[in-house]
Amino acid sequence: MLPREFIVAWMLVFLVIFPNIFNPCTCQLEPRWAAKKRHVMREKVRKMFYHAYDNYMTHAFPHDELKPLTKSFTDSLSELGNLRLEHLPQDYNGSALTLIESLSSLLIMGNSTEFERAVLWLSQNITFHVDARVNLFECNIRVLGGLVSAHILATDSTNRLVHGAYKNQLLILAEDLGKRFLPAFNTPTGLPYAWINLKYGVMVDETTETSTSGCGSLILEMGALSQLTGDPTYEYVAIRALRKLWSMRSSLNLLGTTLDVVTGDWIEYSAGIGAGVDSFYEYLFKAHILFGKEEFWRMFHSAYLAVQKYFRHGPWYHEADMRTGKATYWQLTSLQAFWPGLQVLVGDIAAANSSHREFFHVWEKFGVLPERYLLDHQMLHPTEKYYPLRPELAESTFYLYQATKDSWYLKVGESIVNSLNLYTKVEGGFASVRDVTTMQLEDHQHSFFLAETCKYLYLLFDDSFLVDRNYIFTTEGHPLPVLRDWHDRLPESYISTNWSFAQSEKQGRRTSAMSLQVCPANDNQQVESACHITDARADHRCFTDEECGVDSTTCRRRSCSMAGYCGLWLLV
Ligand code: DMJ
Repeated sequence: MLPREFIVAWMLVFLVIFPNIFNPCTCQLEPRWAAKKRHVMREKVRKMFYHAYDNYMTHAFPHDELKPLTKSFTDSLSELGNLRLEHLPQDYNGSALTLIESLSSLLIMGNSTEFERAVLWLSQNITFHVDARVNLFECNIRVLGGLVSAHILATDSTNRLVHGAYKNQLLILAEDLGKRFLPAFNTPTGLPYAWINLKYGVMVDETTETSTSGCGSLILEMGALSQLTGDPTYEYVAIRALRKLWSMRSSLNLLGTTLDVVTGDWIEYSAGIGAGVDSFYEYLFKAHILFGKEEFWRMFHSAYLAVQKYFRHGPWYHEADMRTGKATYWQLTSLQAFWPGLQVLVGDIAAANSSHREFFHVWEKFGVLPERYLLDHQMLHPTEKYYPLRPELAESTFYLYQATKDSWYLKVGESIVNSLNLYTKVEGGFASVRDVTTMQLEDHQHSFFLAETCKYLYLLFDDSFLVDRNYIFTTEGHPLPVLRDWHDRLPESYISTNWSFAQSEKQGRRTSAMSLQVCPANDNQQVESACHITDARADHRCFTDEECGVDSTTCRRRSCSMAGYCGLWLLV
């Protein structure tokens, strides 16, 4: 006979190894697996971020970006698409771009000490009074967005920073930069030049060609700057450009990809949801969330319907001519992978899920996502076989997991993390992939790897930073809070006592939205939101629309699904 103590001890060991052995409900297995997986993966992502960050700080700071293969640097803020490098002064040391881009990620990962150290360094050392020709769009989303977001985080009392030393220096820097942007908007159309010299304004003979996203993706950062400084100019010029751009849409509500800022004529009539246009759609919707203007929602709604009608082919999105709606290029581009994330915010989860699966399928096929894949020929674009550590697939995976809590997305995230470590990690950081067929590397670690790729992967596995907070992320992954003060006026439809449920709306057929049980808003009344109204029941179950509230993130009224859950259902 075995001693009783031995049997008990053995049983305990057995129970530790197989904790669910006596649990008949398999549904209990998933959350435990998921919780453990999330913890392990979160630590893996944290390691990745610091491998990238520490190498940047050692080999490149205060220059803009790290060259991980040669352990050197590049002043890429002025190199982004810039062929006129002769305008860079000899003594230019960069603008610490990667440090600026890392600020919110540091805080999200809980490193307030390093965040504070970085904030103070930037406060004392950065100047934008340099003879450097920069891309307005890139400088806006990376530098202005990074500074504005970091200023908000630095002054947020919940972040436990030593506030004494911080005297709004990042906001002062941001305002200085915003002022340097203004000459770009001085055109007959109000559409901004794509390039601006930070010291001298628009250069003589500057190109008048720009992109749709270059004109239409400024409102979040410039609007936030206006709200923080009280100077409406930044918001005004960004909205004026957006309105002008929107007025140039075709009768099909489609826009092209490139245009002339002086004549207001389109140059490239073909467009899709990828390069040159992507963040235009994103900013229409996010501007509506952030500033509460119905105008943004109306533009977005028409634009979104046009995209679904003319670009969508099953789970894929091709490009089309804005004048005719006829398909032009059948290609998947890496940048398009942000679209499912945007669709989650809209509430179009089923469509988001199916596109996301296709993007992930391509990721798995190549190991990473190639820049351009020709759908009609089922082959890679001959010259765009690269993967520059882009975040879009991770971003959409994060949003889909937030919305569904389906652990499949955790597995997708794990696969992305494993590929990044396997193919792109080198001793000196993370390197872009030059050719996905050979996995040959390129000597560049883009700042968005720290601002977005690592951030979204981290948030996928640990979203504790977002608890009781209501943020939207800019296109560069910088969080901005949805604040009541920033809404000019709550649209009347958001005031619950004004709700009248029109018959037509009640009779509407529910389409394309969530086939899943999705409850993005939580019950916590502390959520800082300009529009949040909780559902009547804590479990989000409902019999009628009247029992549903207003979503804290999107500010859209939720309605009761046929399955009896409050959600962001689309009615047609
Ligand atoms: C980022 O700089 C932004 O997300 C931008 O909108 C386009 N994509 C790059 C990273 O891929």
